[in-house]
Amino acid sequence: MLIQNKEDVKKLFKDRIETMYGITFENASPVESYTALAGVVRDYIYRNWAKTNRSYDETSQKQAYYFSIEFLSGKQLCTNLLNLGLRDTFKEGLEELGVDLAEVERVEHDLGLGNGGLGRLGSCFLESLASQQFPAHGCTIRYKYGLFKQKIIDNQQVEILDDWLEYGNTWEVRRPNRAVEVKFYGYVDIDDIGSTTIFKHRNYQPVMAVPHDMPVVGYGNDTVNTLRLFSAEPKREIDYTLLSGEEMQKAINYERSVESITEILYPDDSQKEGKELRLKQQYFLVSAGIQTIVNRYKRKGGDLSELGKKVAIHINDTHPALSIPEMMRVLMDEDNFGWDEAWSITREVMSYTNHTILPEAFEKWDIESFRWLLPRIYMIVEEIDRRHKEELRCKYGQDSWKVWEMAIIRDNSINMAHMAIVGSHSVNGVAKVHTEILKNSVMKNFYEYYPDKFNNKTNGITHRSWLLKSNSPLSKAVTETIGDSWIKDPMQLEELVKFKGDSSFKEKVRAAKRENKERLAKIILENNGISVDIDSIFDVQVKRIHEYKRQTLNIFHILDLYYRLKDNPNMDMVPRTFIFGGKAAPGYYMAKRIINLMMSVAEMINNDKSIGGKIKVVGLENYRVSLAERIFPATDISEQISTASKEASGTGNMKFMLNGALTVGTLDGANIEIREAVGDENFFKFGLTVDEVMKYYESGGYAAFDVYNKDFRIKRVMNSLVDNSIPGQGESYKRIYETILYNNDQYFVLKDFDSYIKAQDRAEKAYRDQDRWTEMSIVNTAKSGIFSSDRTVREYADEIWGIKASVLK
Ligand code: HBZ
Repeated sequence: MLIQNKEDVKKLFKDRIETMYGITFENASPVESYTALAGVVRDYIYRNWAKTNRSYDETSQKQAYYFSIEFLSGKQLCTNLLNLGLRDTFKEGLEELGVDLAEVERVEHDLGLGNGGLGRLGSCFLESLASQQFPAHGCTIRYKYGLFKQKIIDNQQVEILDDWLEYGNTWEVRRPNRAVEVKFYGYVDIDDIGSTTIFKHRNYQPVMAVPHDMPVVGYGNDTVNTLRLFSAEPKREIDYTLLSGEEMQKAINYERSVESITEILYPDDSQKEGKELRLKQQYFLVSAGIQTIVNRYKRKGGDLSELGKKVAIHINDTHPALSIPEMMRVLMDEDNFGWDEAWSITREVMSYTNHTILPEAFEKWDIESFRWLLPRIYMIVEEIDRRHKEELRCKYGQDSWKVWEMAIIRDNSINMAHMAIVGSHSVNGVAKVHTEILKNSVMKNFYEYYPDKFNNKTNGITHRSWLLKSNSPLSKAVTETIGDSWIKDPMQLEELVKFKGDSSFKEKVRAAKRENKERLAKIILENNGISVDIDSIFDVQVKRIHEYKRQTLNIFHILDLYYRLKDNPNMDMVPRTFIFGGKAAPGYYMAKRIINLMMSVAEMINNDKSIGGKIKVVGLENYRVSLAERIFPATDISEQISTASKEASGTGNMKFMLNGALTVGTLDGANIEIREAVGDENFFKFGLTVDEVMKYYESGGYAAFDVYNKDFRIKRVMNSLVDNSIPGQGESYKRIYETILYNNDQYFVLKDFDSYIKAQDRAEKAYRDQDRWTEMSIVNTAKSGIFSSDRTVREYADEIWGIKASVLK
């Protein structure tokens, strides 16, 4: 049934509650209301899903598959309703029944199958792809538990299991008939039959990969693409109850080991995880993904030698890089292709994005355990490496050191980035400066060898989720001023520049910010018991906690300001509310110490009556997509303060900009492009440049002690970490003090301190002129169209995947 008006909504909702639960809607619990409502919306979406799938089948157009070990989609109900253009109709219909849609939406668990930027990027891409009608889908793991929930207890992070499937997942459909078998362990038999060699994988452990598909709804069109999540299930061929005791125990152990594959998401976003289970997850994902893609392709009568013209597979960071040998295996062992043809098809299909240059994040697998788990895949990797080295020797000579440097297998381990580069036709970075660093330093040899493979695709965010959905006051003001064409074409936001001097528009922008700040202040009061001043500057740093992201620098600024205010309680300053949010990887000791310091400083300052509430510090618990949606719209100052060269791109920086916050930032990642877009006068830059940082690294760093000794403010802040001025866990603060001073300040916190404080002072000065500040804010929103993921995915589609936007038949 078509949903045309609020009467339809009321009827469908009431019906669904009754047929699902046997109660009337007045008696439904919030979870029941949510489940029923989501069911109604799902049915509606599924019709268009069927239509989209049929159209893709009939036109046999090229499909792209974004393989990612993480997606971070957040809540689905609101996004789906908005993209269907039905949110207002639903809101009004439910209102007449006395049901608050926002309350119902709140009940949904966040889909948190990711750590941070990388996973969120995948979700933004899927939204933009569907909204522009590109035939492109996501492929990932259906973790039973997503990223842990964070609690702060005694100023420390405590991790809690994220049981997102507690009430089931209304959006997904389980497709056991499309399940495929993934093979682990065992050995490979090699038979020569005539001139052909046959590889038979024997005695392996079978694992069934069962697809669970979720719809991805395009905005204002009929396109519904697919996010496919695989769950690992045991292959059940026998009735276990008939087995003897020992055999039964073996069967139980087998079931347990299979289920553990898709049980948890690894909660680390920067450290490679060398565990067998992680490797199992990676192979499980790519083998399942590739087999289901090839099965579909064959079912539709496709000729595998033409696969590269019909299928593109994207490797999101190296986690799915085993796609390359797995595709080779499928083509050679299951479809009898020779090496050369299989290799050229594989390369044509695959493309790879790098998301970091942090050396500790580069994945390497120990060959012993790799071969044990994946015997056939290991043979293929070995052969890829042998041929690759052979090629290099031809070019560079037998004994060239380049052969060693560029090897896939070296020092008993497999270098996944090297494999991804060699086996793909495209390698990209995620911001201009990041791509330059890849080309000129981290992947220099490869760039020289394959100059045409390398390209940049600056990240983007979906402006529909991050403005239209999460900031309705500002969205309304924008639409009233320039119309609503920006929703489909974000470059239209630029029109707002013309209105930056328009007092009525400026008033609306200010009112929108105020409303958003009030909403966030309420959340802060409810969650933290801290009351904050709406007229203070909301100065926000939300992202994973990491030394390179330098939450410490932010804390040091807060401490410096606090000590100055203590010295001079009448100091003329604009009150500030410093807001932090972010999780630390459970095993990342320093990140946890940083949270502890942050929370203790907050406690100390918030309880100090002598400063008259001019500074407040808030550490928001459990930062996640749905909370982020409340934070970005309410922000005045966006903290993007990573050590230059370390943040590949950043995407939070773009979300703040879109919502009219001004950036205090280093010239790192996409900050550089943001500054270019808004102009230096609308951006507060500070700190060392990438080149300067690189030079310091080459020459062994700088003398942190000298900076400490020369700058009174730095000395005061640093000393306060070790002289018991800050109550709480002195040991935590001492470790931070020591890593900075005795480890030569790897992340240049002290080196950038002075420049940072100056940028903060400039920002404060600018804020005092509210009229001018609003203009700056408008320019930020106006220039953010280029950072929409609509633009980013169009570039991927045109320049990497070769897919075309489709018009549904
Ligand atoms: O990817 C981030 C980058 O740090 C950020 O600069 C960039 O904007 C973003 C999107 O390109 N990287 C991550 O978020 N990385 C991870 O989340 C991660 C997850 C699992 C890992 C390693 C990294 O094993």
